[in-house]
Amino acid sequence: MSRKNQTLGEFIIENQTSFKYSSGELSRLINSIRLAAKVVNHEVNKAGLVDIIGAAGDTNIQGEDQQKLDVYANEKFIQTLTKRNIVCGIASEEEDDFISINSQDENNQNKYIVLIDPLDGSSNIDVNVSVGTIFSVYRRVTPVGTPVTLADFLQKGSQQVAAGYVVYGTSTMLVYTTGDGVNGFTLNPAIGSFYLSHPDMQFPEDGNIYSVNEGNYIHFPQGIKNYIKYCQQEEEDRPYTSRYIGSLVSDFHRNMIKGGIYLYPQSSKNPNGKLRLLYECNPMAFLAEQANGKSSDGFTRTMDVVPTELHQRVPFVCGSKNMVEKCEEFMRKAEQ
Ligand code: AHM
Ligand code: MG
Repeated sequence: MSRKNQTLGEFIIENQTSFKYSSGELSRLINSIRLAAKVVNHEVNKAGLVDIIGAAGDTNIQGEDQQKLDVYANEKFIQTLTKRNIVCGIASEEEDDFISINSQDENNQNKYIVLIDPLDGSSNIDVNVSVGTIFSVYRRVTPVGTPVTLADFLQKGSQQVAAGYVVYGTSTMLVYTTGDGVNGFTLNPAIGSFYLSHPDMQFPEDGNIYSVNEGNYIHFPQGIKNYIKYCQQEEEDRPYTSRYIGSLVSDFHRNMIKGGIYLYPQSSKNPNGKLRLLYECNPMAFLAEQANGKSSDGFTRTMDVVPTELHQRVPFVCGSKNMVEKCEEFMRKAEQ
């Protein structure tokens, strides 16, 4: 039976029992993210009206200060997850340190922590290009009822319980996994509900799109340079098409649907690349693997990297399985 047209709320309830440690807690968490995403979406959609209603730093008609959207998104997600008493800790790309929730309250029996990039690609907002939110969920490793510690956040990506993103694009979508495939939901703005529009999303095994900021080409390692030349060679199925939005969520979303590879390699300027392991790479890697894709730093599986700090950066190669494997082959060869 087609599950299309099911609302996200219905889908969450129906699938609650299939979660590994089902107690309704994870369902409530996804529900909160859904709610915060709708609020942020409303604000993102107004961004083009900035000349009329005021830019960040101005005061709006109600006398409230206008905020930058990434600050606003950060506050909304943290507020929603904190006020509803759903998680025991949050780490955000926008915050220096992690936040411990109700750490003094022994009754806080919540076992999940969330890591979030509230508004990824925010430099695209001023020019009306898609941005996104990325989230990642783990079970805490320290005892329930005690304050969370850094150890709860520095877990390998393979320990993720759920991950997903919201893309604020031509339509707004929420795409997530709880380790049982990837499903995408599109917001009907007239009704304010997300509907299952993309059940069981899968990366095609091969693709013909490569997404990389080629402006950094001369700074890339030799293996990546060689792979980019391979993408551009005239062969039966090549040259590939180059598509780079500069919004990880949007580039990933397109590649998952059409087949492609996203690269943010290390460079002589940024020896560990630019993207953050915990807020960007791990959640995308979990989604990719759940959708039959692949993700690594060129050598090591992204989700096997042992994190050592909250805002750690890693090189990132992610997308259709055969394309990522080809790129890894070029990396290995260049090392020899
Ligand atoms: P941000 O978290 O500061 O928004 O940076 C992350 C973004 C990704 O969405 C995007 O893929 C990448 O940075 C683009 O970087 P660049 O402009 O160097 O190509
Ligand atoms: Mg980001």
